[in-house]
Amino acid sequence: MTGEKPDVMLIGSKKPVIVGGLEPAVTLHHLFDAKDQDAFIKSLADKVRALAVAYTANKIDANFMQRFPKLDQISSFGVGYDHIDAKWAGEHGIIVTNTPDVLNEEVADTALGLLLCTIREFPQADRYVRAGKWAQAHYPLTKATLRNRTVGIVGLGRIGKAIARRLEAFGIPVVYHSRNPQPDAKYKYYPKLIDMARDVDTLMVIVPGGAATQNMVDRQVLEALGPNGILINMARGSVVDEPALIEALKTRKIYSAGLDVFANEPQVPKELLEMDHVVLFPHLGSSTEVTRAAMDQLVVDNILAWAAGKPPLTPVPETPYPPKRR
Ligand code: NAP
Ligand code: 8YV
Repeated sequence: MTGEKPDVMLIGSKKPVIVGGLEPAVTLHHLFDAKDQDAFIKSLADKVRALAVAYTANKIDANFMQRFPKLDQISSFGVGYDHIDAKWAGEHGIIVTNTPDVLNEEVADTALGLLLCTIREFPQADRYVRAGKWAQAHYPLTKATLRNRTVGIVGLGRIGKAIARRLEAFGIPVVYHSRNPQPDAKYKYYPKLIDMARDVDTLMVIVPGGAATQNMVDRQVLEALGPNGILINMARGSVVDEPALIEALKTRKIYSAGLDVFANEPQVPKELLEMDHVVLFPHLGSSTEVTRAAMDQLVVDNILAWAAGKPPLTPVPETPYPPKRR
C-alpha cells in the first residue's frame, strides 16, 4: 500500500502500545471516543479498511462487518475470537488475525494457579487469616489434594500443551480430549469427553468458545466427573453449562470448581458468589503488563504488515491468506 495512510478504526480503549504503534502508519479513528457510535461508523464506513479490535465484548458479526464495504482486515486482541464471525469474514474476503502463542505460558501459569487455589483452598485460607480466625484455630485440613489426581485436558492446543508440561513437572498424569488426536502428544487421547470425564477426577477446560463448544461440559459430563471431581474453566463461560454447574456444585455432584471465565461476564451468578467451595477469578489468564503488551504489539504488527502489503502474521484458520477475492 503506498501514498495516503489507510484508515483504521480502533474498537476499544486507547492502549499506548496499540495507538503508538499504529499512528505513524495509519489514520486511526477511535470508536470509543464517539458520543454517537452509530453516526461515527456511518460517517467513516466508506473509508475504513481495517479494524483493530482491542475490546472483545464488541460482537463483530456479519451485520457489523457489512457496514464497512472496503474492509480488508480485522486485527483482534486475544487468542480467542469467538466474538467475531470469522467464517463470514473468510467468505467475504476479510482476513481476521488474533494474538496466539505470546500468551501461552502466562495463561498456563494462571491455570495451574487456579487449579492449586481450588484444590488447596488458598483464597479461603487467606480470607481466614484476614478474618483473625487463625489465633483461635488452624485452618482445617483440606479434603482435596493434587496428589493422586489425573487431569483431563479439554483442548490440547497451544495453551493446553503448556498446561500439560507444567502438570508433568508436578508428577500428575495427563490425558486429553479434542476432536482430533495430537500427533506429537504422548498423553492418552479420548475421542469422547464423557468417557474422559468418567476416567479422571479433574477437568481442565481450554478449548475455544463459540457454537462448536457451547455447553460441551454439561450435566452428564459433570455427573461423570463425580463427587471427587474438580472443574477448572480457563476457556470461555459458554463452554460450560453454567446452571448445570451451579446445580452440580450445590448438590455436591462434583467437589469444587475454579473459574476464570463466566457465561455472562463480568456478571457472575449470585449462587457462585455465595459458595465458599469455588474459586472465582475475573478472567485474568493473560493479564500481566508484559503479556498484554505482547498481545497489543501483535495487534499492531498484523495491521502494519497489511498496511505494507505483506501477509498477515497470525491469520485465523477460517480466513487463510491470500483472502478470497471479492
Ligand atoms: P488452540 O491452540 O487453537 O487449541 C484449541 C484446542 O481445542 C485444540 O486442541 C483443538 O483441537 C481443541 N478444540 C477445538 N474445538 C474443539 C471442539 N469443538 N471439541 C473439542 N476440542 C476442540 O487454542 P489456544 O491458543 O490453546 O487457546 C484456547 C482457548 O483458550 C482460546 O480460544 C480462548 O477461548 C481461551 N483462552 C482463555 C484465556 C483466559 O484468559 N482465560 C486466555 C487465552 C485463551 P481439535 O481442533 O483437534 O479439536
Ligand atoms: C484476554 C483471552 O484477556 O486471549 C484470550 O482469548 O481470553 C484473554 O487473553 C481476553 O481476550 C480479553 O478480553
